[in-house]
This record gives sequence, structure tokens and C-alpha cells, in this order.
Amino acid sequence: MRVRETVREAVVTPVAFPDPPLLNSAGVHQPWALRAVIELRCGDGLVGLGETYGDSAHLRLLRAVAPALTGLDPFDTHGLLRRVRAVLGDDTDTPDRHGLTGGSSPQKTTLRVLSPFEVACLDLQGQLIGRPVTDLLGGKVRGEVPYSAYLFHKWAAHPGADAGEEAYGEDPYGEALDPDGIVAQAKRMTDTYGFRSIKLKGGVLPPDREVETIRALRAAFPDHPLRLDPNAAWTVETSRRVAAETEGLLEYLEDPTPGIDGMAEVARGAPMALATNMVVVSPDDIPRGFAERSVGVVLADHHYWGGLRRTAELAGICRTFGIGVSMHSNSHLGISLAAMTHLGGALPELSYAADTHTPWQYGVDVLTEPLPITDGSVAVPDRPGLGISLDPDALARLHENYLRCGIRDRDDTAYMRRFDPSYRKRRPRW
Ligand code: GKR
Ligand code: MG
Repeated sequence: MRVRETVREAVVTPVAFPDPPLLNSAGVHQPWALRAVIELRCGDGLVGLGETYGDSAHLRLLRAVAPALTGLDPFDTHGLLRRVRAVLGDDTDTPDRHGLTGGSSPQKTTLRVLSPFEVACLDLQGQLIGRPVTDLLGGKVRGEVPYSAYLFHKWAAHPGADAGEEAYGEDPYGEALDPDGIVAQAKRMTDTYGFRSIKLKGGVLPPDREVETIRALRAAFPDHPLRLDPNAAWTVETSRRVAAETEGLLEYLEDPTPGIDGMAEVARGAPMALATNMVVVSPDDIPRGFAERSVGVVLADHHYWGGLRRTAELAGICRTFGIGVSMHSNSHLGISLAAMTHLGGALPELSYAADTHTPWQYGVDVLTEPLPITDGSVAVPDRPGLGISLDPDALARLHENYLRCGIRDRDDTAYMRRFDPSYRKRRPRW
């Protein structure tokens, strides 16, 4: 056993992969989604992997931290945090340029930068002692982690000439701009992956139309728990009305309205739990968010909660306060899916199927063998570490995409305005 390894080099590689035109309350996804792949390289080809956002401000911070990690003992994750803090200082704050994950703060920025390096350290620890990451998080409480079908209103194709479809051929899901389109999308996605829960990204059509879609989904899928997430597109009043109209239809309603206070007002009369990945998004938000009873479910996301161990801590805090735990996602690749799966495998508190954007990546990945979704779940790997391997050719291809695509930040609103100059981001809109 080589338990005395140290990091020789931390490598940050920005990548881009084709993303279909998925609509949300901020606009529409650009043709390329950005991520950064982290490799913590030790001796003898031993590599720990992490994955995070690829927008320019975040990338700058990752690249500033990387050289400071030479010599790090991968078991010393407190030392990792000290090194990250020494580089960032106490007041570095970069905004959310990767998609609807709420406000920013220096604390959240530090945890967001820490996260992929912590995941890579856990991957290394697991490989060094021959145990899967789940074992480093307290052991497996479930062998398979359930994920939900993640439905989006979408266009049939990107209108611009710079679309990324050449990488995956014709988009098999086509257009979905009404209840029938969404039900057809749900059927295809559940048939392909066996998902047993369904989430609809809302905040795109007027709320009554989205309620109609929820009813159509309920009729087509009588046994699947349903969720609706308009990403703060509604006023308190609209949220209250929609909550009343969807009584008995939703397992939770996600971020109907902006802010802790607004969410608390809606939560007071709502017949279902409210969930969030927009108002309780860092440790500083917990005391007020929970005291105001603004949410009943936190969508944990290790990418901004500081890695897998801190996200497990968050779940423990949620348990103490009687708050449920689900998992949030943004467009991501297989390293993130593996990290989420190890975390989900070790979290007793995970009370809902986790979100994933995986189906929208149409199989494009940086791994030799991405973890498959079968019967709506991903089996927790028993192999050491994360149990995955980087495909160097795929990484080079996706890095080449990044260099060529010209996109350096996610901006769903600006991209939408190219096709509809009158479009404005308004939260709330209805
Ligand atoms: O991919 O458009 C999207 C989502 O809307 C994403 O940006 C959100 O962060 O999935 C997310 C959510 O649950 O709010
Ligand atoms: Mg959400």
C-alpha cells in the first residue's frame, strides 16, 4: 500500500461539450456547456479526478490555486482548505456564471473552488487504500442511487450556425413547448433510463400552462413522484396559487419565488414542501433559511457546498432540523455523476431521487466508461476511489471544443436575446 503519496502536479483542463437548447427562467442553454476537469497527479500514474464549472472567473481561481497544491498529502483535506484560503484570501467573490444556483459570497466562492480538489483527494485516498469513496464517507447505505428524469421545455435545435449538434447527430428529443411535447419527452427519457421520478424545469411558459403540463404528466405517469422548478420566476401570490392548484400532484415545489422571505411566505400556506438550490446555498444561509422555515428540502450540490464531506455535513444539519435532502445538478460530465453517486450511496438523509442532466449530454464524456443509468439508478462502484478512469483522447477532444467554441461564460439570457432581442430576464416574471 502506497499511503505516503503527495500531489506532484494539479492540472486544470477546461472542456466544452454540446448542449441542446434547453429553456429556463433565464433564457436558453448555449450550444456548448463548459466544465473544468481537475487531475491531481501523484507518482506512478496515480491520478485523482474532480469536475467543476468552467466559466472564466471560476477557472481563473482554479488555476491560481493549482500550483499551491504541489506537495499536498491527499489525506490532509484541512491542509487543502488552508492552501485554497491562502491563495483566495477572505474576500474573493465571483458570481454565479454557471446557472441558477443563487447568490454568491466569499464563503460560497471558497467552497466552490475547494470542491473539485476535495473530490480528487478523496479519489486518491480511495485508490491508495483500495476502498471506494463511499467507504470514506461512512460506508454504503444504498447500493444504487436513484436519479430523476429532468424534463426541459426546449427547441428542436439551436438556431445559430454555431450549434454543437455535429457531435451527437440529430437531437432525438426534438421540440417540447407544450404539455404533449413534455409528456413525449418524459416517455422517451423514462423508457431509455427507467427513471422513477420526474422533474420539470418550469419558469418558461405562463404558470397555468405549466400546471396543465403537470396534470398531463400525472395522467401519463400515475405512479411517478413529480416536481416542478420555475427557478424563482413567480411572485409570492402566483406561487401560492400554483401551490394550491398542484396539491396532491407534487412531491415538492422547487424555488417558486426569489429570496428566503418570499419562500417563507409561500411555504406558510403551501400544501407541499418547498425545495431550494437558490436560497439556501451556503452555510451562511442556513440559520435564517431554516429559522424562517422557508424550505422543507435542500437540494445539496457538492460543487458549491465544498465537496463531498461538507455536503454530507450539510445533510446532517438538515436531519437535525427535520429538513429533507435531495440533490441538484447543472450540465455535467461523468466525473460529477460518479462523485454524486458515491455521495448519494453514503447519505442516509437522501430522501429523494437526485437530479442529473446526464441524458442531455447524449453520451459525450471524458471517461473511458461512464457509469450507466439503469432502472433510474446508478450503481455505486465498488472499485477503489471514484472507480472511474479518464479517457485522455476524449479529454483532448473536449478541450479542443473549448478552445474552438469561443464561449467562456454561461449566459442563457444573452444567448436567448440573439434570437429574441426583446427578451429580458425577470425574476419574478409572473
Ligand atoms: O440547466 O437550465 C438548467 C437548470 O435550470 C440549472 O441551471 C439549475 O441550476 O438545475 C438547476 C435547478 O435545479 O435549479
Ligand atoms: Mg432548482
